[in-house]
Amino acid sequence: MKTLIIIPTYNEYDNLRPLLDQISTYAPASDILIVDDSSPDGTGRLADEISAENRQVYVMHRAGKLGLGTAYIAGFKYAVEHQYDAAFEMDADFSHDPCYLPDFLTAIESADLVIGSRYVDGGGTPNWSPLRRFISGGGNIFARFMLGIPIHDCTAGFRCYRRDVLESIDLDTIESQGYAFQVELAYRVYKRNFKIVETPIIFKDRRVGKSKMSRAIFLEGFTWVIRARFGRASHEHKVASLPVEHMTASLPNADSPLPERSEGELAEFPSGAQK
Ligand SMILES: Nc1nc2c(ncn2[C@@H]2O[C@H](COP(=O)(O)OP(=O)(O)OP(=O)(O)O)[C@@H](O)[C@H]2O)c(=O)[nH]1
Ligand SMILES: [Mg+2]
Repeated sequence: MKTLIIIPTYNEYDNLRPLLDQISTYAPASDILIVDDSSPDGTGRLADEISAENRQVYVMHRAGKLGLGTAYIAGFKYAVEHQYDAAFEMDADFSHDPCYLPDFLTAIESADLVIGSRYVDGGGTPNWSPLRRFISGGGNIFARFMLGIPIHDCTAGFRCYRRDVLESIDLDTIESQGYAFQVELAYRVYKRNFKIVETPIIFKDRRVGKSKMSRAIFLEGFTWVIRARFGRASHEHKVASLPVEHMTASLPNADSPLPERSEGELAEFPSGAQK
């Protein structure tokens, strides 16, 4: 399977080279696309240097900080144009440990979307404060029940999509950026009846560099869920009206399919889930 790992970067100079080294250990056959938004710290220049040394590394430069969501959309379009079978979303800061890449590569063989989940058996956020756990875990429970999607970690940003999933989503209609971007994509994939699998990951705090997440991005996530739930998220009316006949989301280690659901019905979740 021909795979592309998309890594958006903004000021990730110190992380980039060690990250790419580790990726080539765990997923040596995958190509890598770095989408850099003119990082002031020279990440883009470093990416060009690495790309000149390594034929599997490609770089897309954008004019300024245009946001995580549009960086991924640009990467997805690249993956579709270049006929990759599957494309990953992965952060540059080591929160998404490359050691999990083989699990994703195995799972995507029989799934349409694989999500690296903190909230299934074997996953977790061991370094987080209780407050941060509450916000992330609570946000996920909120999104899951408001939208009726049987995904335990719908804000997760470590994912692998098959190309036909990306082709079926009208990428130009996605406007959200941060957590909302991840929730919106998961929602659209689910609504289209694709098979979603969650694979456990231990999420670590970024190694070096600064977070780009803000209160505004958190609020965007919250308001997007409310708007989608009550039918005011621009594109979702059309999407939500597509038939949802059967969809199985399973944990690879538990092999426990979730029940079928109909529109508006909340699903039951496997007991192994952690909140
Ligand atoms: N190209 C691009 N990349 C971005 C942008 N904002 C963030 N990123 C990258 O997206 C990834 C996730 O951003 P982070 O700042 O780590 O956000 P986070 O993981 O929610 O926050 P922390 O938990 O504090 O690390 C990192 O690889 C960033 O460099 C952006 O506007 N453009
Ligand atoms: Mg991060």
